[in-house]
Amino acid sequence: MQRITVTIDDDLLEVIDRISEQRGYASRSEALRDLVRDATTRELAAADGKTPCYATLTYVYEHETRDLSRRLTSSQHHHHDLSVSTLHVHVDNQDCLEVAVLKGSVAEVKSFADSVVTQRGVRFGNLHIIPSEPAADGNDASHGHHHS
Ligand code: NI
Repeated sequence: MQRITVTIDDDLLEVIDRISEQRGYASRSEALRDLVRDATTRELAAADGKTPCYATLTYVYEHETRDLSRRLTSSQHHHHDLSVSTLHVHVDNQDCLEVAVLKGSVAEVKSFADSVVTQRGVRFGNLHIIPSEPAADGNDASHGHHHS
């Protein structure tokens, strides 16, 4: 094991300590190791870039940040092949919450998500990837699927 030094916001540390206490970790280090392990496991599960997937990309942004609304919309138009649908919620005076449903290869979806969440003014970006292996008989899995 190695000892590393990490600089972290007071607010975030408070959250980590709360999680640590709620889940009953013996130490802050143990809690952090598990949180990091969770994140890396998810990354590895989606490592094969060619895997077809659905994904939801969630983020909050300040709609008054210069040009940001327009740039985010334009980037979705630009990737209309990936962007299935977007839900927009006006959270308060400053913030908008968006959930974009994406469909494409894991690599395409990740690269699109990175281009969105790394923009200045975008916060809480989170990508949830759901692998969608094509059905063995070659039919689109969405057909022959009925809701009652
Ligand atoms: Ni809004």
